[in-house]
Amino acid sequence: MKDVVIACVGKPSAGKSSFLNAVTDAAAKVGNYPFTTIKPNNGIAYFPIECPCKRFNKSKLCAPRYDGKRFIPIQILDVAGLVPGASEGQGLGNQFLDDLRHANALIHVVDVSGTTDAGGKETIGYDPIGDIEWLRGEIHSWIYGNLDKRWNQIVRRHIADYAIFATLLEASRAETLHNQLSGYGATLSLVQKTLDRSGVKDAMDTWDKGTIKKVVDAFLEERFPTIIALNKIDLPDSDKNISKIMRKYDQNKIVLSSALAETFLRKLHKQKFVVYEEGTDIVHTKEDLPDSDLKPLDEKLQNRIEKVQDLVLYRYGSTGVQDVILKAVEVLGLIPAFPVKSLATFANTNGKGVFRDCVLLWPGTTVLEFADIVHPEIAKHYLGAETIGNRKIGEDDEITLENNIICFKTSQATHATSAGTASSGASNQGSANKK
Ligand SMILES: Nc1nc2c(ncn2[C@@H]2O[C@H](COP(=O)(O)OP(=O)(O)O)[C@@H](O)[C@H]2O)c(=O)[nH]1
Ligand SMILES: [Mg+2]
Repeated sequence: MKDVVIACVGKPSAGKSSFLNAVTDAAAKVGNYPFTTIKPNNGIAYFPIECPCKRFNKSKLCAPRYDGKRFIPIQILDVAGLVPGASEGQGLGNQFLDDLRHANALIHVVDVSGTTDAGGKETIGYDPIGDIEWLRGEIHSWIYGNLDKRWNQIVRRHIADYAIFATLLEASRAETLHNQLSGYGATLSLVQKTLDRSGVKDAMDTWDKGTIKKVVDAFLEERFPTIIALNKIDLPDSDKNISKIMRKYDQNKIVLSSALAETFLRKLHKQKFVVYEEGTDIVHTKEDLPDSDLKPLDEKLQNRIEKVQDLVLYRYGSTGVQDVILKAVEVLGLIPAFPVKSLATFANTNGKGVFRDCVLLWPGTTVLEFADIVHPEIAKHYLGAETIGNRKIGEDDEITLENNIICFKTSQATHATSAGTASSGASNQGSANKK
C-alpha cells in the first residue's frame, strides 16, 4: 500500500513553495492524517469529490456531514533544487532525486509572467515557453545518462542471462530494463507498459542511442505524468505568454493559476474579512452579508480584493490552484471508493457513520485488494462483495466509479469492517494501495 504523492517541480522562483502553501494552508477539514511520513517540505492538500450522500438522499445522515461534497487529502511535496544544467552535474541534489522517486505525478510550476529568467532571477520580458521543455529535458538527460553510461555492460549481462533461448531474450527485455529503472520507483508492469508505449520491438543488443532515448521518453510518460501549472497569471505579461504556450502544448495538461491570489484569499477568509469558496470566484464581504460576523474592510483591503477579482477570479473563474490538484488526480486515474456495512443504509458500524469512509484507490485495484486495504481481516475471511442494488461483484473485478460503493461479506463477524483504523490506511481520509 502506498500513499499518493504529487510533487511540485520547477525552476527557482516559479512559485513552488507559494503553491504548496496556497493549497495546504487549509485548516484541516477532516480529522487526522493516515499518511506514513510527512516531511518538512510536504503538505496535505484537499480536493473536492462528490459525496454519494446527496445522490442517495442521505446528506442529513452523512457523517461527518459533507452535504454532497467532501474533501480528500493528498500529499504534496515541494521539490526544490532543480536548476538549469542540473543533469550535467550542476548540483542535482540527492534530495531532489529522492523526492522524485517518491512522486506519483508532477506539477510543473511555470512562472508564466516572464518576470524571472531561466535560472529564476528577476527580469522582464522573459519568454517562459522554453521552461516547459527544460524540465522534461533535465529529467530525461538524467535517466538517459545513467543508462547510456552502463549500456554495454547492461546488454552483455542481458545476453549472458537470457541468450539460451531467443524467445527468452525478447521476453526478458522488461526485466533487464526494470533492473535499471526500479531505482526511479518503477514496477515491472510499468516498464512493460513503457516498452509497449515506445513501440520499440528490436532486441536490446541492437539498440542505438536514439532507441534508448525513445524508451526513456516513453518511460517519462508512464512514470511521471505531469500537469503544467502556468503560475502568476495575475501579472500583466502573463496573457500573451499563456496563449503562446496553449497553442503549442496539450491543453488538457495545462492549468492556469495564481498561488499568490489563493494565499491572499484564504488568509482573508481565515481572518474573517471575507467568505471565500475555494475553487470558485465567490468572495463575500461584510457588505454582501451584513448579518454575518465578518469584519468590515478598509479601503485598501477592499481595493486589493477588487484587483484580485478583476485580474484573476472574474477573468479565469478561479485562482486555479484547486484545479491543478484535481487534474493531477485525474491523470493518475484515482478512484474514490466507499466501504459500507449496509447497502440499505450506507451506514458503517451499528448503523452509524453513513458514508463515513472513503479510500482513494489506484486504477486497477480489485475488489479483494480493496477488502485488504479496508482491513486485512476482511480479505482473510472474505466471502463476497456487493454494490448498489445488491449486485454481486467478483473478487477479481476492478473497482470503477460504477461499483465503488461496496459491502463486503465475511465468514466471521470481523471487528474491523468499520474500516476506521489508521494503520490500514482506510479511513475517511483517502489513501491508496500499491502501485
Ligand atoms: N504575482 C505573483 N507572484 C507569485 C505567485 N506565486 C508566487 N509568487 C512570488 O514569486 C516569488 C517566488 O515564489 P516561491 O514560491 O518562493 O518560488 P519557488 O522558488 O519556486 O519555491 C515570491 O516572491 C512569490 O511571492 C503568483 O501567483 N503571482
Ligand atoms: Mg521554494
